[in-house]
Amino acid sequence: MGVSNRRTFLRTGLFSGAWLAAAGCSGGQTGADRSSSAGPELSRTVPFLDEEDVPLEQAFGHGLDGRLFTDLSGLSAESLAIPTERFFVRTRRPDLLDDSAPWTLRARGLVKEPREIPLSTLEPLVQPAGFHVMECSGNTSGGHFGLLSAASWSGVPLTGVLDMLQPLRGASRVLISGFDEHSAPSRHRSVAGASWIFTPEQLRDANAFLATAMNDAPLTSDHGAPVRLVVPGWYGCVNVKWVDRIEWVDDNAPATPQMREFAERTHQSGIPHLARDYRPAALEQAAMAVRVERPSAGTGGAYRVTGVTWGGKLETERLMIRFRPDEAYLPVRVAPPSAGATGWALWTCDWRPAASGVYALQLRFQDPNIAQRRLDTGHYTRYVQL
Ligand SMILES: Nc1nc2c(c(=O)[nH]1)N[C@H]1C(S)=C(S)[C@@H](COP(=O)(O)O)O[C@H]1N2
Ligand SMILES: [Mo]
Repeated sequence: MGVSNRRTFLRTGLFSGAWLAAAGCSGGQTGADRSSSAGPELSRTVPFLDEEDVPLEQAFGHGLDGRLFTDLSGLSAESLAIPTERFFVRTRRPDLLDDSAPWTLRARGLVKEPREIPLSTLEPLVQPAGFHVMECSGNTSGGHFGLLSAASWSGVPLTGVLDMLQPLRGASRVLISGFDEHSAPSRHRSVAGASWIFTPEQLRDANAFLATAMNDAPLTSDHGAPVRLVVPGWYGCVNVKWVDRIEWVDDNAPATPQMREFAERTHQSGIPHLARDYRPAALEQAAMAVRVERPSAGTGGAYRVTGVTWGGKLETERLMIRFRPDEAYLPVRVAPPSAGATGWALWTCDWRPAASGVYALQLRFQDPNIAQRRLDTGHYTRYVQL
């Protein structure tokens, strides 16, 4: 049976009333402690069903089709920051990139005077920029949801750079563009030419910055060296790598090819022609399981489910899980984020399934005010067979 048939079967056939017994998280508090002190015992991990067999933690492919999927299955309180060599990659260093000469940013568009800004002149402005989650809007079960990582960053606040450019009247938006010339076109229809248009208010409110370092070391080539954009709280597709152009534009600026390519994945309505008709590509609140561990001695037969929650404003208290579509949602225990780890927290659930079978692990926030489209649609649902 093919993957899609099997998935349909899992979603419809197996859930029709075969196991109606209740299952749920136990109420004890020991669980979150156990996961933070002892760390995961991955030898007892139950594999997720129906997720493609892609290599994890290993960069492969070239240019626009180059990827590195992060393995999140071992996530623990001590490892919330993803080391750079394991941080996901979507598009590897363009082979036509010349980063041997000193790097300059071209300031263009509705500015008093076009300028070349040597990156070296911005270096004195580099400061710590905080711990942030990054997720590709195309993060799916096909890559074990491994286009998702978190790290601490340093960079130059963008607002300062924009002021230096002396925008003219009518300049209301900012186009940020990166080097994206690859000798081979994408085989997966990824469009070359990374650029996104923002209002200055969006960039200011999100504390956007031009990153030069992650995890206390200079950026690596695959992550956009020597300089990339980071807009905290927005999808990765706006985080242009190898930034080489900043352009003030007006309200009638057309959307960039990149904006159009990612319109659906960033939850736009249709594919708007004008940049001003795009909503912020913000990550709504989300959560998923990262591992299910079989019962071990002293747990009274409970499976330990561990997961992560990120995005939105992280109203973590009301996070709930269910294991089958016909069961009620039950609250999980959310571990407090470690210092500075905003928007990225672990949760656990001790689960005593009533019978063997296939289960669908789906999370949601019990709060009508929390936008959670990708949880509503089951985007992050993961399946196990016990
Ligand atoms: N120049 C350039 N920047 C880019 C891209 C690209 O293809 N070219 N991909 C974007 C997408 S879709 C994502 S998800 C992030 C991924 O950043 P990372 O590879 O450092 O994790 O980079 C963004 N920046
Ligand atoms: Mo992406």
